[in-house]
Amino acid sequence: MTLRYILTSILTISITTSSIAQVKPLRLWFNKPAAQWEETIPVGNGRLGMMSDGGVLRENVVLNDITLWSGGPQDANNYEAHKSLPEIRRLLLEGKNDEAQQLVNRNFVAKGAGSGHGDGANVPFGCYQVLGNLRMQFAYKGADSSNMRYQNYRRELALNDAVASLVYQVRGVTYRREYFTSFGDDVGLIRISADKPGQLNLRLGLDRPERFQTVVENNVLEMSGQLNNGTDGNGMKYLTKIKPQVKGGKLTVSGKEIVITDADEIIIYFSAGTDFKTKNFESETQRLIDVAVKKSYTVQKQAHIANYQKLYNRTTLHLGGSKGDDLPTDQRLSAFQKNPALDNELPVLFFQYGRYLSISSTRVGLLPPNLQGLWANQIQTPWNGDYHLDVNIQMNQWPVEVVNLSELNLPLADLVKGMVKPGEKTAKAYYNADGWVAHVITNVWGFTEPGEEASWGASNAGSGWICNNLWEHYAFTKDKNYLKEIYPILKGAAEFYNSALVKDPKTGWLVTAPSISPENSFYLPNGKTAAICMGPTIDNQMTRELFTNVITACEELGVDAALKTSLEKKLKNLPPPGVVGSDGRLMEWLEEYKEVEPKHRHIAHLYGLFPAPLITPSKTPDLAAAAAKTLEARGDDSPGWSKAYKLLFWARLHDGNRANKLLQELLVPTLDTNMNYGAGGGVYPNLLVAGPPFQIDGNFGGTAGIAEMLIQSHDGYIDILPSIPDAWKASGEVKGLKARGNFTVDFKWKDGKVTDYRIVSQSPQKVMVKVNGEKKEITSTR
Ligand code: FUC
Repeated sequence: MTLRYILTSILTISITTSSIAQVKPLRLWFNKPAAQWEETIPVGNGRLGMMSDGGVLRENVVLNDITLWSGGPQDANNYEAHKSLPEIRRLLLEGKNDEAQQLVNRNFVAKGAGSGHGDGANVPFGCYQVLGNLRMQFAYKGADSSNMRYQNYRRELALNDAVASLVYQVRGVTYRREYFTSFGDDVGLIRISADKPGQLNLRLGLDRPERFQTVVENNVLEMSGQLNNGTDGNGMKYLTKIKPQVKGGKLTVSGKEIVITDADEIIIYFSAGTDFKTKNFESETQRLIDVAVKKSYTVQKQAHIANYQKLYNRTTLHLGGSKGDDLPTDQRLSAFQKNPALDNELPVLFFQYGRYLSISSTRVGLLPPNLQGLWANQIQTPWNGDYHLDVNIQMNQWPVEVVNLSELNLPLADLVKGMVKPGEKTAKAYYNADGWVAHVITNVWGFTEPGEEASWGASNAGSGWICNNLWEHYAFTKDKNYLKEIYPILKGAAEFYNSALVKDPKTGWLVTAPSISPENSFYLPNGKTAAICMGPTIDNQMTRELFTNVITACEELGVDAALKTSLEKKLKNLPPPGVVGSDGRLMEWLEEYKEVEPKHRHIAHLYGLFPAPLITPSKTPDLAAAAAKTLEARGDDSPGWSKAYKLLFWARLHDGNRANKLLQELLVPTLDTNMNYGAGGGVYPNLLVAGPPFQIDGNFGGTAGIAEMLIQSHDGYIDILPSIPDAWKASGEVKGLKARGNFTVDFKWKDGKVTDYRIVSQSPQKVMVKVNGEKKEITSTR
């Protein structure tokens, strides 16, 4: 059974079970054009993206295609690396981590340029890139740039229909623009109109910062080119077409621009494609336009909205009284910081925006969202806009199950499937081990080698951690066919750890070596610093969880009895889910090292608290208390994604007020785009999360965090309102959240007490729930 087939079955089920819209439409809106990209509104259909700055005289629409990557497939394995393994491990056992690290840097990193230290546009690793800029220059009769005045400007994004719009007046004429990337015919559309005939005058151009040529053919702007693959220069090919359809007026061509004069209405079609897995992308790009132009704008828009709402309308959330959206979003963010109590709908907007962004930035059969989802305005996107495996790509997927967008986990499973073969080579080259392994970064080309620097690139946890996301899709859906599909991936990952773990003589535990705790370093007794170590806590927790899941899969699928026995045996010798240090914190490493950065943004050693279910306040209260202490010591200020992660941790620790504090701090407004590793996370006016710079994982982590405050199901029962903050207690209602075991859950509350709830499954079954502090077994309804 293919993943596509599974999607169809999931879709059918959920369309019939829920179709309730968020009663009051949620919007982002602004009363002025965007002055910087982080104020523009993102629309996307899982493949194509557009971000308009809403300019009145000049408008720029940034165009994206999620497949547009430089670089190419490569083999960066150092096949001699495993020869250094005994020596690296010997140095680690002798406590000479600094020397081990030097050896890792010499012999145990990726060959060649690796990620290009995050600037990989022109090396084989490559980077995700902007597709282009659609430039529109408007003219208004009787007004030029010197005397141009506009009034009643409103630019907005309506989350309920995934349509962005703009309205303004110039000299008594009302102008409108509408933008959507169609979930119908897979093209972008921009409709430009005015309330009086013959008012539309504009020039259209299309470019990008490099590697393009633009021509006008048959009144269509066509931009094509080929990106750098980092070897012979002949990398991915792309094609973009912009076709304006004009009512009234005149269309002429001037050089590389299209000039439209005195038109009544203009509909611009944007089509694009690349040769990433689509050989006939050129004819396909044309075909998409040909199909789309045959339909009326209204029919296209209706199809777009209907398809989008099949996903979006599955979940609604209300958190009680609110001033709502009478302020433009940028001002609303500032008002929220001053008095969050006045605007409980802002967290709702942020939550549904996260769902909107998931639906808009990935689709079944294509790619998962990258570090920027699918929105990028540069050639060299920060950190290559890649797939970071030491929290970021995982965080991108954290909301999708619980917020009822389960099928949006499948593109990730496809990406990971593509990593298995290269990861097997990496496992052999570096560890002479079975199975497959990936480290800290991957791309659309299947990169699995360690990064080019030991301090961040040597983590062994990447492949195991990503298997958690794949497993969660099964835990939520209980779809056995899916489990059969992903089983070889999980098995291969477990086989790697099963054959690569070594015994730590001090404790007798089986651990990874060499590895790191992302991306932290520590002081050795000799005063030197190192990151390379044996058995960082994250690796121990991840291995335990992965082995447990593979054992369960063996049982549920009735396969691989020998592997199951071997993993069960190993499990007994793995380190426990956590060790409490002398200061009461959870230890990040096997040794009680002092960290170089006590407030480091990564908190990977709490992996066992979230996403893994190894540490819970009820089952492991001591470890939960140590986790809380760890979080206190790390502090709250951090990049956006790290604030979101802390929000999730506190939600799992059942501290709703602390989780809400983190949420409020995640929603701090910022315009800062300078890279800040350590602190300064917040949101831009367009509600995209700032690391800074923009990094979408904070949006998805925040969305997952809000869900986790309202419902949890990782501890053997469905916990309703496990972490509700005081600010949300007065009253609220949720419809269509999901719990593990394929349950759909609706509930209402008043004064912090659940007043009504409904747990629905495909057939009635017994399930444990915790409601208002009482745990009981109930039977779900159909
Ligand atoms: C990891 C983090 C950084 C950033 C990058 C994309 O390296 O440590 O903060 O999120 O990924």
